[in-house]
Amino acid sequence: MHRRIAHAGLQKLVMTADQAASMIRPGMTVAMSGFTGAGYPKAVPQALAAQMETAHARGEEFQIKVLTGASTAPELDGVLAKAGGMELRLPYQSDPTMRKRINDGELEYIDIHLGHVAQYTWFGFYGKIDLAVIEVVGINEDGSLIPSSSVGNNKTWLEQADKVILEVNRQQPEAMDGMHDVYYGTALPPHRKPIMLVNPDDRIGEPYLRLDPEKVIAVVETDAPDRMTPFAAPDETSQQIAGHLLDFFDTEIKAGRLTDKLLPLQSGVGNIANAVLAGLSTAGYTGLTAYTEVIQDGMLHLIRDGVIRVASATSFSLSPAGIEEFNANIDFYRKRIILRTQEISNHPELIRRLGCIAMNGMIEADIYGNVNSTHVAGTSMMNGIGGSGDFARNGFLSAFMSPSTAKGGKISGIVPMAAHVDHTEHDTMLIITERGLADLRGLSPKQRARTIIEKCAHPDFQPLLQDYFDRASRDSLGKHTPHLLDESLAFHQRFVETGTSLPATAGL
Ligand code: 0RQ
Repeated sequence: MHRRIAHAGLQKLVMTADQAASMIRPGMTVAMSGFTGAGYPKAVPQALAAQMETAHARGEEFQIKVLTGASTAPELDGVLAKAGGMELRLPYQSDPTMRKRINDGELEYIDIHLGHVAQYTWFGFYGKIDLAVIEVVGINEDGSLIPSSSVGNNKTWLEQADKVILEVNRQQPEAMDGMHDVYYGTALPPHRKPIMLVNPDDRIGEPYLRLDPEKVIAVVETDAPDRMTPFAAPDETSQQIAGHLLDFFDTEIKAGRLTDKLLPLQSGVGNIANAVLAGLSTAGYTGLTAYTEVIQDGMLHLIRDGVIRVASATSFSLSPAGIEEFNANIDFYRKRIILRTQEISNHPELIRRLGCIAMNGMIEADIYGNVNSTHVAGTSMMNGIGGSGDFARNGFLSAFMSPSTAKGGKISGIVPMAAHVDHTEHDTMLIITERGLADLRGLSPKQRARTIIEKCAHPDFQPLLQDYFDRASRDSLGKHTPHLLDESLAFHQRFVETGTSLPATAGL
């Protein structure tokens, strides 16, 4: 009985998810585990959503504020969004129902750098955390916790929350014990000290999460896998984008700016990121490192093949096949993967010191290199900034990648002016589409514009962008970063009005 709960006092608190969920009351601020579909609580949120629906059917208000590490899964974000049970959510999310509620204005969403969430909580910017709901692999005799497939903000949630509900998931392999590195040396300014991590494989913390057992009000046993959809094989466009980045690495090695060990890699999630990782697997590299947020299938394969010798992250994001591969070879992987808290995986000091190569997706880039990662047409939230800003701002190199068009060619990924800016021209070094790679390092705004239009824009949009830039260079009030303010968002306006940013007739 309760094989994974070695703490005698906590064994006594085992109860059903429904009983545990009934302790969550309307208006509470509830911090939950979970990062990119891994290590999120699976039973309590579902029971809570059912209780919310019952309350709503009776005409009662029942909403809570939900804080997590990053995106979760249908069993958490999905059910709570469907139940209309969230008044506020932060940070990164990717659930379709929640996205709709956010964009319909029914739910306040705070999009924040993933590396900032913990410290904003320590600073008190989110108020009191009433409750933490955390998935773990097991509870040790002394009450310390074996973290699950993500660490995320769990250290902070356990420290800051008044009360704690634990989900002990027996489907998460016990052999994960020892993979984690939880750093307890953080302090508030002005008492901060350097964080002594100088290599991606340095261990600076403890394998377990500390817990005050007095805070625990419920322990729920679960037996369910992390739910991730399988990845599609990289399509041609993604492969072309990956190809441009790999050619760039070759050039940098020849120029002596990188060695054949590159620098610690950070890779976003999604199709293009996977294609880049797949490309690395055939490019002849060995012994690389990763200092990143997420271990996805592609990263696992690189570790298996010796291309990457060690990867530091805060979470997994594996498909069912990836989970199978990991579980079957867990002793191999646990020596090569370290999971940290997200304030460490995404820490500006460490990303800057290690010199990470940041590789992330984008919605659009403008001709000057400002990047929008989050807002379609400047107003509709896609997912969130995630960790892209933590890494792009502080990396040795920062690449933003996207197909040159979206929605079957109707929308240009390169625009005159980004309708929302997540990463400024000062933080973006490489813009890559399937058409080519624009290396913006050392270029002035007008040089950047010419390069991006020439290398990255799709031929359907290239003449429009060139014409815009030429006229702006002639007519703009200031000639440093030329813009025609009444036309600068014309691509977006046309998309909103007609469903395409292509004009009906020639001209912008
Ligand atoms: O929507 O599937 O409905 O058509 O955006 O686009 O091309 O499939 O690319 O999956 O790599 O996502 C920026 C969203 C790209 C992602 C973004 C539409 C497009 C499609 C997805 P449909 P793709 P990806 C580490 C780093 C921020 C967080 C981050 C992201 C959908 O990379 O969320 O980097 N980044 N985290 O059709 C309208 C455009 C569009 C557009 C794309 N210009 N206009 N729609 N789309 N461009 C991970 C973490 O931080 C956890």
